[in-house]
Amino acid sequence: MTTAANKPETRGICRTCMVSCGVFMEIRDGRVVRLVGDKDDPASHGYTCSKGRDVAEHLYGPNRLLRPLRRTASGDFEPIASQTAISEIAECLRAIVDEHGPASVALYAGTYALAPPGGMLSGSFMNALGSPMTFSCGSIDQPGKLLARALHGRWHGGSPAFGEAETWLFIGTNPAVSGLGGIPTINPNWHLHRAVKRGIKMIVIDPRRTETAKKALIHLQPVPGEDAAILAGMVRIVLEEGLYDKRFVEENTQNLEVLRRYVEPFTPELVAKRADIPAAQLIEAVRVFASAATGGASAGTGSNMSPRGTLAEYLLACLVTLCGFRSRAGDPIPNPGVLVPQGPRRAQPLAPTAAWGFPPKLRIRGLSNTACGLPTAALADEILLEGEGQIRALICLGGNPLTAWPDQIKTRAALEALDLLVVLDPKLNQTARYADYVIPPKLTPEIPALTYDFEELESHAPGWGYPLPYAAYREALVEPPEGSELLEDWEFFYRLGRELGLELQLYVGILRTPGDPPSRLVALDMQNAPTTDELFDILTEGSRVPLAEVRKHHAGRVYEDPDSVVLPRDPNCEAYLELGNEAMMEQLDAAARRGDFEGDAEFPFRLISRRQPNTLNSLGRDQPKLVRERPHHPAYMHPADMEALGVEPGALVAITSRRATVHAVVQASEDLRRGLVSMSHGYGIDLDRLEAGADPGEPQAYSMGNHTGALASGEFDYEEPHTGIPRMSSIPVRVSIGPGRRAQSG
Ligand SMILES: Nc1nc2c(c(=O)[nH]1)N[C@H]1C(S)=C(S)[C@@H](COP(=O)(O)OP(=O)(O)OC[C@H]3O[C@@H](n4cnc5c(=O)[nH]c(N)nc54)[C@H](O)[C@@H]3O)O[C@H]1N2
Ligand SMILES: Nc1nc2c(c(=O)[nH]1)N[C@H]1C(S)=C(S)[C@@H](COP(=O)(O)OP(=O)(O)OC[C@H]3O[C@@H](n4cnc5c(=O)[nH]c(N)nc54)[C@H](O)[C@@H]3O)O[C@H]1N2
Ligand code: SF4
Ligand SMILES: [Mo]
Repeated sequence: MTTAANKPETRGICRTCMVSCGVFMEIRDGRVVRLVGDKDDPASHGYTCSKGRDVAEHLYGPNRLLRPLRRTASGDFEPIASQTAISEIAECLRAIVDEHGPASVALYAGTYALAPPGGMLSGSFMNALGSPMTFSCGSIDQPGKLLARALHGRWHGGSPAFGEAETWLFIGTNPAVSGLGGIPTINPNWHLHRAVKRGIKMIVIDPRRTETAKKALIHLQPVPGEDAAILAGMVRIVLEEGLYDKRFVEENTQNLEVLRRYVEPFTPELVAKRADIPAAQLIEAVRVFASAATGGASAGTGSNMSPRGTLAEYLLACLVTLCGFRSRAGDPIPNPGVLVPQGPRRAQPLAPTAAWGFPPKLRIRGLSNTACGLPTAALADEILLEGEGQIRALICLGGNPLTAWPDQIKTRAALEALDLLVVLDPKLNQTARYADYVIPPKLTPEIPALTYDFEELESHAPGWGYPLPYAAYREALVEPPEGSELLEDWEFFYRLGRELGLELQLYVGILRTPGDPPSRLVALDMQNAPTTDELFDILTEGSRVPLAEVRKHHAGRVYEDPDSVVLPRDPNCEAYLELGNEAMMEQLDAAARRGDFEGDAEFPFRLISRRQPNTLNSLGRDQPKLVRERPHHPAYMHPADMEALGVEPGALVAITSRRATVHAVVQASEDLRRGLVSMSHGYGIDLDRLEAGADPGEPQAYSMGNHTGALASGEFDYEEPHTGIPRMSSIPVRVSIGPGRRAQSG
C-alpha cells in the first residue's frame, strides 16, 4: 500500500514491457530503487505488475550485461568496447554482403524491438543495406489476424469499445492475464471488473477455465484446435436464425450466399461432436452474442497457434461483420490518436487486399512475404538451406529465437550454422549464448520514454493500445550503471550503418488507412548523430497533439478531442467487406471434409499454450522475485488424467511429441478439460543442470532449459499454408513419468 507519505517523488513511465504504465520511481544515489503505480494516471490508475515492480533487479541485477561481448576462439565471451564491436561486425557484414549479397543478412525483431526508435532504426538499417529479410515475432504470434484483415477488408470507422459493449466473445485468449485480447491492455482487470459490474455478457471459448472464463456468462470448453469449426457453426446459426444485421450486411458486404453455402456442413451437431461441446450451449452463446446491440470479439494466440488459425480469424471477422458490430457515423472514436498522426475515420469498408505472395519469396514450402511480414517459422530453414539465397548473418533485436521460434532443434542448428549472429539484449539470453557479439542496450529510465508504439498498437485489434487518447513522455531519469558501456538499441543500428557508409532513412508513418497522413522517408544526418529526442520529433511530426505539449507534463495525460466522431460514408465509396474469400472457403471446405476428431493412440494428449503472470515470454525467468513460486513452467493437467497416469503433483514428467521431448513438473488443475497439458513457452527445465546437482530452488537450475516450442514441427503437424507456422498449440503429445528420453534441445 502506498501512502502519500511514502510515495516516491519522481514520475516516470515503466517500460519493462510496452504497455508503459504511469508510475512513480524512487531514485536514490542515481539508481531506481522502487517503483509504484501512479493512482492519478488516467490510463493505468495506479496499476503495476510484478515485472514492473522488479525494476531494480531488471536494471541492476547480476545478469544484466554492462558491456558488449565478443565470442573468443575458445567459445567464451569477453567484454569489448562498443566501437570495436561495431567495427568488427561491420567488417564481417561487408565480407558476407560482398560474397553473398545483402539478402544474406536477416533481421529478427522480437517483442522488445517495438520500442521507438530502436525498431524503426533497425528497419532503416536493413533498407539501406538493401536486404528485404526482416522477420519479426508478429508472424509467430497471431499471424492470422493480419491475414484475415487483409482478406476480409477492414472497417474504416473502427469498432465499438469494450468499455461500452453489451457483449464480447473471447476465443483462444486470456486477457485477464495476458492483457492482449479485447479487454484494454493497460490494467486489464480494472476494465474487466467494471464491465462485469455493468453486466457485460462475455462468452469465452477456451479448453481451460481461464481467469477470463471465470467472469464470463458462457464458457464453452472445447477440444483445442477446433476453433474454425466452432466459428463456422456460429456463423451458420446466425444466418439460419436470421440474427444478423441485414441492413448493414446488405450495404457493406459481398458474397453472403457463398459463406452461407460453405458453413452449411457445420451444423450444431457436427460442431458439438468435433469440439465436444453441448450443441445447446453453442446455440445459446450465438443467441446472446448476436442479439446484443453492440459488441466485439477477439481471438488470441491459442486460436492462431492451433490448426487453421487464419481461417478462425477470418470467420471471426465475418461473424463480427454479420452482427454489425462496427462503429457507425456519429459514434465517438475512443482514441483519435495523440502522437501517432492519423486522419479522420468514416463509417465505410476498406476493400480487401492481397494477404500473401508479396516479395521476397522464400525458397521453401512456397512461402512468401505476407500481410503479417515474412514467416519467421521459416527463418531457421532459410539459414540451414544451402545455396543461392541462404541467410548467413542474423541480427536479433529484443527477441529470443531459441525459446520463441517453433522447432527448437532446428532453431539451434540454424543459430550454430550462421556465419554471424549479433544479439542485442540486456541479458545473455538463451539465444545470445550462440552469438558472436552481444550488444546490451541502455534501458528505461536511462533513456527517454514515449508511448508512441503502444498507441500505434491500437490500430491492430480491438482492445489493443490505449482505450482513450492517452500519451506520456519522460526524459531519461538516471545514468546507466557505473562502469557500463551501453548504447541505445537505435544507436547500434545508426553507428553500424555509418561504419558501412550507408545513408539511413527513417520511415515515418504507420501502415494504417486511407486519409491518414502519407508515410514518408526522412533522411538522417549521417555525420552528426541525432539524439533520441530528435528522432521522437521526426516520428511524431504532424501528430494531433504536438510532442512539445506532451513533453511538458512529465507523465501521462488524456488529450481529449470532443469532435472526434466517425464521419458518414463517402458517397463514392464502393468497397465491400468480403464474406466469401475463395482461399478461406477452400480451407473451410477442407475442414468440413476431414474426419472427426479421432484422437491419436501414440500421442493421446494435446499440449496447449498459455501465459504466466510473472514473466513475459522468456523475460523475467532469471529474476528470483518473479519466479520464486515457480522457477519453471509447470505442466498443468487434470487430476483425473494424473491419476490415470499415476503421477503426483510435483512429479517430473517427459512430454514427447513426434518431434522432441521436453520436461516439466506436473501441477493439478481442475480448470482444464481432460486430455490436455497446459504449459507456457519461453523457458523450461534444464535437466542437465538439475542432474548436475543444481539447487532445484534456484531459478538458474531451470531457466535455460528447453521449452514447449521444441515440440512443434511443421514436418509432422498441420502447418498454416501462408504463415508457415506449425501447430504451436494443441500439439499431439504423450506424457510419461520421469526424465524418459533425454531432451534433445535447449
Ligand atoms: N503475463 C504475461 N503477459 C503477456 C505475455 C506473457 O508471457 N506473460 N505475453 C504477451 C504476448 S507476447 C502475447 S502475444 C499475448 C498473448 O495473449 P493471449 O493470446 O491472451 O495469450 P494466452 O494468455 O496464452 O491465452 C491463450 C489462451 O488460448 C487457449 N488455447 C490454447 N489452444 C487453444 C485452442 O486451440 N482453441 C482455443 N479456443 N483456445 C486455446 C489457452 O488455454 C489460453 O487460455 O500476451 C502478452 N502478455
Ligand atoms: N511454443 C510457443 N512458442 C511461442 C509462443 C507460445 O505461446 N508458445 N508465443 C509466441 C509469441 S506470442 C511471441 S511474441 C514470441 C516471443 O518471441 P521473442 O520476442 O523472440 O522472445 P522474448 O522471450 O519475448 O524475448 C524478448 C527479449 O528481449 C530482451 N529485452 C528486454 N528489454 C530489452 C530492450 O530494451 N532492448 C533489447 N534489445 N532487448 C530487450 C529480453 O531480455 C528478452 O531476451 O514467442 C512466440 N513463441
Ligand atoms: S504492465 Fe508492463 S509497463 Fe505496466 S508495470 Fe507491468 S511491466 Fe511495467
Ligand atoms: Mo506475442
